[in-house]
Amino acid sequence: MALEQLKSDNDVIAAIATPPGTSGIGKVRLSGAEALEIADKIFVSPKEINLTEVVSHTINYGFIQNLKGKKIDEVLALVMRAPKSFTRENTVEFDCHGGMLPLKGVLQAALAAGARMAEPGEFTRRAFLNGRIDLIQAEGIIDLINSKSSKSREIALQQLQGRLSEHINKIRQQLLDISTAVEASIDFPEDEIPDFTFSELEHKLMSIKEELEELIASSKTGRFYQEGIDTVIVGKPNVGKSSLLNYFLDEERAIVTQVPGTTRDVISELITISGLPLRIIDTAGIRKTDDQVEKIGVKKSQDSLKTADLVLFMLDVSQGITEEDKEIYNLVKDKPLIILINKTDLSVDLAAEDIKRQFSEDQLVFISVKEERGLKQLKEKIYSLIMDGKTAADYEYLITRMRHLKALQNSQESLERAISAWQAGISTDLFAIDLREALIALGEITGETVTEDIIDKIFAEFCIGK
Ligand SMILES: Nc1nc2c(ncn2[C@@H]2O[C@H](COP(=O)(O)OP(=O)(O)OP(=O)(O)O)[C@@H](O)[C@H]2O)c(=O)[nH]1
Ligand SMILES: [Mg+2]
Repeated sequence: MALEQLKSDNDVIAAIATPPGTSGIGKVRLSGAEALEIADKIFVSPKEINLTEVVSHTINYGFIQNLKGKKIDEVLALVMRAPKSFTRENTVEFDCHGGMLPLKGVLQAALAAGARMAEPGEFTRRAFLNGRIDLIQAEGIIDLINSKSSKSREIALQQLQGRLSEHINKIRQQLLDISTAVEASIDFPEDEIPDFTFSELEHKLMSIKEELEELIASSKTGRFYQEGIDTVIVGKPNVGKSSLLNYFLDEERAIVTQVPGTTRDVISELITISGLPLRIIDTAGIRKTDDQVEKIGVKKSQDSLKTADLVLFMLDVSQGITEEDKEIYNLVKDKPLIILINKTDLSVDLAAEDIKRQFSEDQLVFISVKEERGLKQLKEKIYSLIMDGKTAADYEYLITRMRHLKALQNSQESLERAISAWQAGISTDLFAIDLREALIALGEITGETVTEDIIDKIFAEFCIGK
């Protein structure tokens, strides 16, 4: 669907843009063609300023009063006229006192004066529909707000600034040039495309395909930055799982005792390792038990393995490898796995030798949480396992979203079909169709070609007021 058909309505939308609770300042935002007129109905200033008359991008002191003339809050009104605002519409932002009552009062006054409640993400949706940002940038905004590490923030900010969009648009333009030439040539009697020789065109298509492949390859890393890596610590009771969680967090988050079966519930906390966001999940030690509560805990431990991106399987070196360890190993052996041999501060040389024989050495890390030994190596191992020997700096562009990945894969598949068709000398018409499909898939990423469904889904991720 063309973007023009999705243009927003003419309503003035309003919302509280700051989180619920108390704070120094809270914001109420209005956007739409008549935003200044509506704001004027509730804004009074000692100097009798009318917001419809002030210069754009000025801050104006005054009060909000409801339509009955009752004062609600003392505010600063920031006026931004179209098109120089986030939504490209006339916008007023009231800086209010940051309590729920003043904020709700101001919002209600705005609604009574003719605005309507904004839907989640509707300000950003308008920014998109009015051409200020594309879809990649809109998603960059959500990712920036939700970023889980400074590296994730950096990636989201680059996306918001349009770096990835530029790159995708460049690839799209190359494809468009070819597609246009091909379509123009369809009416030519001989099967030739005037702007390109056979090998030139093949070469260009190949190089576009390589660029798509590079983006697709970056997505494994990229998605980890955006979503975080679910890292589950498992092992039999008492091996030191909760101690490791506490070490990572640098606080006594989980209860640690010498009693096996201390942890009963799944505990999940976010940490970062060299900018990679990891959700560390401490679980109940897995063993056969008749204890009702512990049983549920063990079941939860097993469940959390299902969605794990990485498993840290922990053993206690002082006990060697027990039957329980072997059973747990069978549950985790096909997962991305690091085997942690803990408590190496205890004297245990024989057991260590046995363990080395049983497991592949590159999966093993010998540690002592108690004496903080081997933990730097553990972090390095986690990083290199997740990153597959690469770092974020190895990729010029990182694909962080599933939606982008799918569209890139679709585009690449169509392009591959186009290349084979070209090489096989199949009719230009069919070749042109594949090219067009590759183009449409690429256009979905930036929002050049999208359906209303996709747009609804993206903006539903936002909060109200953004
Ligand atoms: N000597 C030694 N003791 C450790 C080490 N790490 C943990 N411990 C001790 O081992 C005991 C169990 O530690 P936890 O962290 O509670 O073990 P857990 O695996 O979470 O146990 P459950 O929650 O029961 O499954 C505690 O007494 C810890 O102090 C270590 O590196 N060396
Ligand atoms: Mg525990």
